[in-house]
Amino acid sequence: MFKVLGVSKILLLTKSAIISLAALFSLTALFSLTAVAGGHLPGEKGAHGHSDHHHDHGSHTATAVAQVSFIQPADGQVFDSAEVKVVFGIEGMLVAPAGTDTPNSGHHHLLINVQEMPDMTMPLPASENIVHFGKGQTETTLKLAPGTHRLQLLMGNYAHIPHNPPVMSEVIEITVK
Ligand SMILES: [Cu+2]
Repeated sequence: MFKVLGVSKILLLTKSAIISLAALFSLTALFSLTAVAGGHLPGEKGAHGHSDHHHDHGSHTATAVAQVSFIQPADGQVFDSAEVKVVFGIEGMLVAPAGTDTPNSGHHHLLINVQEMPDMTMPLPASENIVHFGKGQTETTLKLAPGTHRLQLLMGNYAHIPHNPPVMSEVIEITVK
């Protein structure tokens, strides 16, 4: 009787052990499933977030690294008249008149048919090929001789010295008939 009881008690114990083991197992399975699902979903979200972050990072870079460009004319544009309106675009930097030491600012310089870049560590010279817009102008109208002309924008700081690294546009080529 005692023995039987003992056996049944052991059986009961074993049974409960199996049940708890099974419970533990399924719990573990549930956990790992949750972990997988949880890991997957935030992973997806994370990936999305990452791309967002990457996008943010990209725009941060765009704002951190200033970019100057021609709003007009377009590269390769052909003009019937000698007068060519040029509009300067700048992103990630403020346009300030020369002599105004505003952080992250500068003024435009238009390089016209410049073959050799000026010294980027010195104040830019002023010539008919290197035109300063020291009042903070963002456009000008050129009078150009017939032919092909190379234009490039280059920012200079309050002292007309290019930034480091220099903030300059692509070279564009326009033609006056
Ligand atoms: Cu200047």
